[in-house]
Amino acid sequence: MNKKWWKEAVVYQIYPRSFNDSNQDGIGDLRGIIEKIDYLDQLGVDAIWLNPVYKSPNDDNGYDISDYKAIMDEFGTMEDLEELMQVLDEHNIKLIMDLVLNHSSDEHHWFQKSRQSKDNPYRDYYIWRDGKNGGPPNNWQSFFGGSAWKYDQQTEQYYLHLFSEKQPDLNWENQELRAKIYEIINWWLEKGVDGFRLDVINLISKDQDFPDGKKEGLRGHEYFANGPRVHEFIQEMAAKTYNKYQAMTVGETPFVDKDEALNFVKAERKEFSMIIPFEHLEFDSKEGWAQISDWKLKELKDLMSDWQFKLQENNGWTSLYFCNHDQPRIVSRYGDDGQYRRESAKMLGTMLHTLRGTPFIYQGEEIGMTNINFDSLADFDDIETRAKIREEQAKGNLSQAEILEIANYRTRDNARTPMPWNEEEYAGFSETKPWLKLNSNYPEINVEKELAASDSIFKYYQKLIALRKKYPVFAYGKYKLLLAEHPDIYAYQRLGSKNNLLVLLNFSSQAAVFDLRTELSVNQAELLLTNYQSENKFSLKGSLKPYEARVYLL
Ligand code: TEU
Ligand code: CA
Repeated sequence: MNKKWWKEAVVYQIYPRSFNDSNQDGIGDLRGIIEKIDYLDQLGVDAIWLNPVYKSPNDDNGYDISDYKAIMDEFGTMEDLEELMQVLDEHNIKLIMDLVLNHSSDEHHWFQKSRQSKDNPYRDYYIWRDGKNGGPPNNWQSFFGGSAWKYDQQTEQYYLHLFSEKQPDLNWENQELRAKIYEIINWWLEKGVDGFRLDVINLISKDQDFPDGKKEGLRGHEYFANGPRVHEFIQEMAAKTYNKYQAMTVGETPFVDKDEALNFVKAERKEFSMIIPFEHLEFDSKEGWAQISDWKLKELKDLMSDWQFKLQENNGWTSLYFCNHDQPRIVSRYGDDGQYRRESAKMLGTMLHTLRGTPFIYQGEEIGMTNINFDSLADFDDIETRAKIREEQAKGNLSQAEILEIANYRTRDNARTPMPWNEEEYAGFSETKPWLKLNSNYPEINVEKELAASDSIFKYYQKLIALRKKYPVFAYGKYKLLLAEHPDIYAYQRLGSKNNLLVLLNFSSQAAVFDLRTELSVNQAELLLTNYQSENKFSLKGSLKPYEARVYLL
């Protein structure tokens, strides 16, 4: 079963801008994370992933890097980062850095030089093309709306930007650029980081004919996602950098299904330790941004099971997550952020920690944070949401109130509101007004209250993490689906060499009955954890309360 530290680990994602402000300027920073080390320790996580902390003009909150070897002024200094690394080390917590290698900032000196003339040595570090028929070179769309091409007066050509205009795509076809990238990665490895999360890393190889996109969805994706040389580039990068250090890597990969996933994470291919899948968070957007789609638990069960089987049969691994800085809060999507907030947050947390893969907790998830409810379109900060709002306003199908409602449901700001530490004026995050509005429910949902609550979500997460450490079956057990057709209950087993787990999750706000007698033949089991008052009697036939979760050891 090929043991690895990162298979046994639980990762905690920190969005530094919103975690904790140490110098009272309203912006979270590195020293703010150092101040909260005991909190992370208490939760019991093994590693933290930091969203980008490099120098950046912040057009996309750090995903537009202007210097890969310097720290953003607002976040502190390189010395602060080194101190954080030391403190993490003392607490046995590993550090995963976010690398954004598909694009840089337009303020990076490479791009500044690249755009100056057609024949300068940096020209080919980016993707420049002539226009066609008075327009852009092709019909590819940017993730943030509009064409993915921007005309640049200076040299009368277009450059490609799959994200904002201030995030020009790097040209991985250029060998010299690739060497520079590898040098940067090695520089960070030498500094002692334990791994990387690689931003949209499956977009680095573009079809060099740049054909017009024909498929549904973001136009052109069939030519820029999982492109012709993507695995060649990744294998070269891996061999020349992180594989020499046995670092953990998690590739962020939109437009990847379970079959494509294997090409990135099959152990013998030596590309990534795991990837970040997307499909399990797309059920509520099947009809696009402007409409919240209905979906059924069966779809989620089928999808998760397909991925679990595929990966375990082929020596592959995955990350497990519901929340990150791009995703709305999970209790407001797949759970209940009202009456059953605590129950459903724990039930979802149970799923996160009991499937086969490495769980990633996003800050605030461990206290059951919910989506926001901004009352004005002007409150949104997220570049993606602002683009979508403009798009919908231009289409004119929805009223302002309808746009506000959908923006509140979808916005990445849901994840980015400052971490509520207590009920004081700025939630203990800062003594000044934070860069982004707090979630208005922070007087009720905050760390201090959560730690004091008898039915605390935080404490439940603590237990989940502790159980993973105690029983290897959590990390290594084989996944087996049960009650495949049940409309409300997600049930599965994890089969280990010493123990088996049985997990029962009720995704509904009603009681749900189950009967496992045809699928299981055990009559004794130890209840390891549940989100209701425990009744110790085990039975193959029974009923689960609303959003009840149970984990049994067999
Ligand atoms: O996200 C890539 C990505 O696929 C997102 O644009 C996603 O589709 C969207 O946010 C869903 O709402 C990564 C980063 O995680 C994101 O924060 C960056 O904005 C983006 O890359 C560009 O670097
Ligand atoms: Ca600060």
